[in-house]
Amino acid sequence: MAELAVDKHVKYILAVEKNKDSFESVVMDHLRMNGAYWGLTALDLLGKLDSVNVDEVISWILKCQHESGGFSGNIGHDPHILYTLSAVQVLALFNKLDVLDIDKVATCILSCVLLMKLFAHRWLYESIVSSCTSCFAQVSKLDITGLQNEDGSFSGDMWGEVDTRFSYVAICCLSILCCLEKINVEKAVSYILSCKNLDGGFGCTPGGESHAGQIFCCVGALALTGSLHYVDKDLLGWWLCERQVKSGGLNGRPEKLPDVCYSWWVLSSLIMIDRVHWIDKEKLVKFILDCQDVENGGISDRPDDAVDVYHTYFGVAGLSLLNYPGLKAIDPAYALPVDVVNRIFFSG
Ligand code: GRG
Repeated sequence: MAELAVDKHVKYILAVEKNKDSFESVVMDHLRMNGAYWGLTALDLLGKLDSVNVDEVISWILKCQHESGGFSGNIGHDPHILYTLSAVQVLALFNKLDVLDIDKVATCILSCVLLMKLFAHRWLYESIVSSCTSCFAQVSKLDITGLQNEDGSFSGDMWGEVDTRFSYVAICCLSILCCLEKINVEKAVSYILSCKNLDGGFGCTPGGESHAGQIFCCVGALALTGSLHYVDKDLLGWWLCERQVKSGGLNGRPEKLPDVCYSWWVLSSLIMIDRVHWIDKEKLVKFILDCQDVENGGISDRPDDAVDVYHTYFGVAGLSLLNYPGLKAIDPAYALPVDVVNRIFFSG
């Protein structure tokens, strides 16, 4: 079996970051914060986080922060909780969470939801926006009790899309910032449970098709809130281990092609519900290693496809979950190296 081409992958990740004119950099421009999280966490798992200039990264992250406290995918873009979590995760990697005004970030996560509600009453929304220099800052001064959606769900930004991804992101972010008590956890859990399907899986909204990505979000959110007892572990474990196909790779739902990224979404979920022994780990390791570009570095979705940072990260993270030798261990719920999570919760 091929080995993990550690040095090549490190070189590839550092090159993507430097080469701003490449196709990959250009198409990822608006979600560079996610890219930073994928690339830097992969580097940390590979033991090479010290090859980046910390001050440069932190200074760029802070330039992506908005008055509201939230972060955008790059400088000059709109804030969204997806990017806010990535920013918080990268700061955690570098042990730099202290640069944050935690109340401000937390309030932003809460405010997004209220803004969405106000938008439903457009006249009210418009009158607020026109009378505020910063609508988010003003909204944070409004009644806190109304900040979470009535049904416990979360929106991603002021435009109101609801998705269990955002429930996970809000819960993970607030948990890292040690202020989970700012939301109604009971309602958040109840909303997630309303997205559970008869097959044991979870979708993005109630009645939505079970998908491994959404399952990670729901199981992760339940794990972070101490609510895994609501999951039928055997039923969900069965659905998840059925995702392994002949090549050893995992798909995200029935009849779909395998993709390296599901080595994270499926495997982390199986670990959280204690059913990871139901898949063939050796075959999955082989599938991930077969997706490497052993000459130029990087990992692709399937063997012989073009590599990218997203698949490189989830390939390395999957191998870490599979205890591949030489890699740092990753926490399946926080999606951060275990030593980083321990530092957040157990140091001084
Ligand atoms: C911190 C790890 C971490 C995550 C943050 C954004 C997020 C929370 C989770 C995303 C979960 C998700 C929905 C992942 C799936 C991504 C994916 C490959 C979607 C592709 O879906 P389809 O339908 O592909 O195009 P399939 O494989 O079903 O054909």
